[in-house]
Amino acid sequence: MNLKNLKKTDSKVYEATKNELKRQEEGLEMIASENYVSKSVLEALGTVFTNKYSEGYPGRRYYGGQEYTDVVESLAIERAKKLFGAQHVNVQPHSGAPANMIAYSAVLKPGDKILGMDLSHGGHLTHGHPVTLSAQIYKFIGYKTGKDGKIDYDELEKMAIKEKPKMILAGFSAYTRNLNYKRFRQIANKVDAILMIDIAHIAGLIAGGAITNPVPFFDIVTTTTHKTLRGPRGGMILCKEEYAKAIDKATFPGFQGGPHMNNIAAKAVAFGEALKPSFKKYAVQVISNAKVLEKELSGYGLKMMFGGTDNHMVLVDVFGSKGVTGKEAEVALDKIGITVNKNMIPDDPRSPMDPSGIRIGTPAITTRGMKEEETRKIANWINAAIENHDDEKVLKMIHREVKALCKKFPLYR
Ligand code: DSN
Repeated sequence: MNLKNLKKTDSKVYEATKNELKRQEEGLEMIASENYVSKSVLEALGTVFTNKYSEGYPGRRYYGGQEYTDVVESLAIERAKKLFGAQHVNVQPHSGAPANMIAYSAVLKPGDKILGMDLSHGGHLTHGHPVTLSAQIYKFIGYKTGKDGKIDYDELEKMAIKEKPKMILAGFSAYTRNLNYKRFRQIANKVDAILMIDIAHIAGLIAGGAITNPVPFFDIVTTTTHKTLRGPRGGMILCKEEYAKAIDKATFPGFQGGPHMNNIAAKAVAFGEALKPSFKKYAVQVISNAKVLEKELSGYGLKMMFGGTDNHMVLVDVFGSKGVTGKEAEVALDKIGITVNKNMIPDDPRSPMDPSGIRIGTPAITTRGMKEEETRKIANWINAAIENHDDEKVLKMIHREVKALCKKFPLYR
């Protein structure tokens, strides 16, 4: 990374950046929502597009000087349309939470009901958790997973018939199974609800063809661009043509001001990368690594929530399996250089700050080129660190092995 000017002018930020690079290089990033962007995406993020105000959309802006912002925004839109087969795309949302708020506000009125997935069952804060602004504006009702660990669609249908929500929302941040898009569509049709899905976690797996594309089934699709899709930190909304105007208006001027054009340029680059055949291989490998993780960790006696995984992550009940809390496991794994996050499991009796589970994802290690063999090693280290979470000597020993593996799969060289 070229930081020569930063080094001269701001030693503090320079040092922090250098240290963060070292942390990323020497550790295994296994937070399911994180990834490593390419050098080209990084370069696009650092371009002069950051200087430009571009309220409006390509060809109809409020300020002058938009010849080149129009080029990059149009490229991002066209590439995203091609990737997902979408009728309309808005690439301006700053991230996933704003994208969801924008989508709600485009088609709902305050007080309208939304049927979304309960947070502890794998949903997301912005799908209706009481601490969010969206929950102050709309009335959320949470659906859950059933005894088999999968979404209970019969119960969801009953709830929809009883509550008559204006919107049914699919999507998750910790659920590990494939969704039944057809069933969601049938239920939405039955109660005449708008059908939305938040694909933030699996967007890259969909773009790479490893998970079925939900776009044909849903009215509105929101996503982030920085998770499995491996783009810059940002958001995006895809929708059917009939919602296009409402989504664009709700984005700007409804919710946001000027789009971050450097970010949009980087989105265009990332979408271009995702259109390449190599991204298909990447998406398949991400899931294959997650399945290895599931098999190996289960073999060590760790319980997989939802009965296993179909995507890029596993949710592990460490407290139920080994009597180690999610927080203890997260700290122990940090000590060996593996970054994960503590996570609630369905109807978790423990608190969100020290829940029963941890969530582990494979998108970033797969970007580094790690495959089944490395994932098996990693699973062994994860289990050993959990079992020996209070044994500093063992943790140090494993940390050395993690560092040695990372050296073989360099980043940004
Ligand atoms: N923070 C993201 C995640 O980790 O899933 C979702 O917003």
